[in-house]
Amino acid sequence: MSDQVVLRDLQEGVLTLTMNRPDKLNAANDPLLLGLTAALRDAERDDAVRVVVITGAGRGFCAGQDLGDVGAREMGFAEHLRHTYNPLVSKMRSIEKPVITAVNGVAAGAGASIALAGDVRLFSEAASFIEVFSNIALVPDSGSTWTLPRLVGWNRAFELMALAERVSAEDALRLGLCEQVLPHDTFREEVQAYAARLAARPVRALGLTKRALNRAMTSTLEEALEYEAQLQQVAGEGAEHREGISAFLEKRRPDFAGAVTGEG
Ligand code: LHQ
Repeated sequence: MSDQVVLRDLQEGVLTLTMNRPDKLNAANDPLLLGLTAALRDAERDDAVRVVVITGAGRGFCAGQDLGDVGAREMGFAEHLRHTYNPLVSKMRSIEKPVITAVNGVAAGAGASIALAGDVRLFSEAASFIEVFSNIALVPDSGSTWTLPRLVGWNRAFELMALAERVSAEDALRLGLCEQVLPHDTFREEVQAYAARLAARPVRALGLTKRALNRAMTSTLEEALEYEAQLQQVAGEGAEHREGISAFLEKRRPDFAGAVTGEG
């Protein structure tokens, strides 16, 4: 396999980014984190990329920070997070294209935070999720304190963080940590098929939807209503909307990808 720590593969408008340190369950070092963020920045500017999938090579998704690397670091913890994990998680949430986290195996610590930061979280039957930070007496980071209580409530989040118990894929689905659990043997194919379905959707409108949801997480209803109105103006003037209306009236399937390519 390649010695690159982040593999990039573009098929059918779906860019798959694979964290590639399988011997360490894709524990994250700086090149992996900076490489993922750089790939997302490139994807943001590339019209050929309609959907991004983040997954892991081998039997793990991501085991969080590479603990072998910690002692060698010159930066303090806060500076390190600001330099690596925080820009990655921010970019996953702010990039105006759907991001799928395809959790093929264990997601632990900051790896669990990265899993949760996806817009759609697809778990394999072999996946598991651990808020492992307290095992090494650290605070959950990379967004877990923001995402997890919003998904499972404050108290359940605290319990998962305090006890660091491994959550199976089945329990993750029950708790709302993922949208689907897929068979392990055909996981990559099923993720690609799901992503291709999303890629056929009007991804500019979905990008604006992300923008609206992000803003609404911290706004009042009145503010959300006004922001929806502003974004609807933008979407309503777009080629995707024109294509959606034409397709409806002509009783055919919309070609949203073609609508964007043909935009003047
Ligand atoms: C690893 C790791 C790992 C290195 C497995 N590092 N090698 C941010 C900024 C700054 C500082 C600190 O932290 C953070 C945020 C964080 O992410 S803190 C949390 C860091 N992560 C962890 O504490 C997880 C540590 N790993 C584990 O608890 C287990 O490995 C899990 C539960 C993830 C998986 O268990 P198993 O399936 O039983 O696999 P394993 O333990 O046998 O691991 C396989 C190999 O991967 C093994 O190497 P070896 O050479 O013995 O085969 C592990 O040493 C290596 N590995 N995680 N984070």
